[in-house]
Amino acid sequence: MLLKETIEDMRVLINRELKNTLEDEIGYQEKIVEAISYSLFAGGKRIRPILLLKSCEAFGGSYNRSMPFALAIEMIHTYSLIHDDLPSMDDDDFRRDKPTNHKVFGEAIAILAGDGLLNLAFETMLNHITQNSQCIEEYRRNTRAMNEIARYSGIYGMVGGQVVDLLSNDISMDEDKLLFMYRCKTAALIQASIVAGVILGGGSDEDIEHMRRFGLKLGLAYQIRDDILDKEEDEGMKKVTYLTYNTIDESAEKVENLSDEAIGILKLYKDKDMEFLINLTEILSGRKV
Ligand code: GRG
Repeated sequence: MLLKETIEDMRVLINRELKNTLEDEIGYQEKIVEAISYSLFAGGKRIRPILLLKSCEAFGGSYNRSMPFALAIEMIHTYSLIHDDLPSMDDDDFRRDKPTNHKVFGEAIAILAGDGLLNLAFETMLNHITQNSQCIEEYRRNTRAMNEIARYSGIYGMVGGQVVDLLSNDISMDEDKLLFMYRCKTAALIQASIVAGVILGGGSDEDIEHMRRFGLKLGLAYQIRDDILDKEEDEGMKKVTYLTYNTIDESAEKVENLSDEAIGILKLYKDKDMEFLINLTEILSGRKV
């Protein structure tokens, strides 16, 4: 099947599974479910769950084994976007061409929608772990994958990156700090997706570490590519990005080098089918449309 079709089919599958995790609430819980659904189904590309499912598959695991973790990572991603848009953070009115969650539901509900999604992520993983771990090995894989997702999302990962961002201004920022922030804010959830997938698929400790490096390279390439795409908008807002310290050509070269290194890691696996992940890396770093 063509790459584009596979990605589209996966999005449809992920959207369906995400819908199934939310109960149809018509009582007192209706508003929070509505607010969560608004952002969860606002057109996200589902990059992280796709990476998780495909990393698991590359190491021999099935979608059944990894789907609850894939849904959880998308829930965490969505919560982070809702909270990032709040007036106390980035104060954004629009996301994915739609009014942000707090613009539609008010700030208090938007905070709770984010909280609810973060909690739902762990409910989804724990439900699966407690109900479907068939043996001690599977239980260990599942809890280890959840542990990676928890750590990468928290103060040593995405939350930590957001704090660095909030406490920095263009004077206190420098290129090293910016790259640290990108590592935490953007690469962490991408690494969490890939590492969790490899663990669930049954990869060895060595595989996990190789793929962790793949995730870091891909995550940084994705963020710098995003900076290149948003150049004009960011300049208008005087936002500090990779392009504050590098020319557009240097930035493009950095993306190319990172994606070459990422693909190089995947190509070490001669006995595994890494074609999908190689192609996705090319798409995410702008080498392929
Ligand atoms: C509030 C704890 C907390 C963290 C917020 C995610 C985040 C941290 C900030 C959002 C802004 C930003 C620059 C994030 C970097 C990662 C990034 C490029 C997010 C967009 O991800 P995509 O492209 O978005 O996967 P879609 O819309 O497709 O889901």
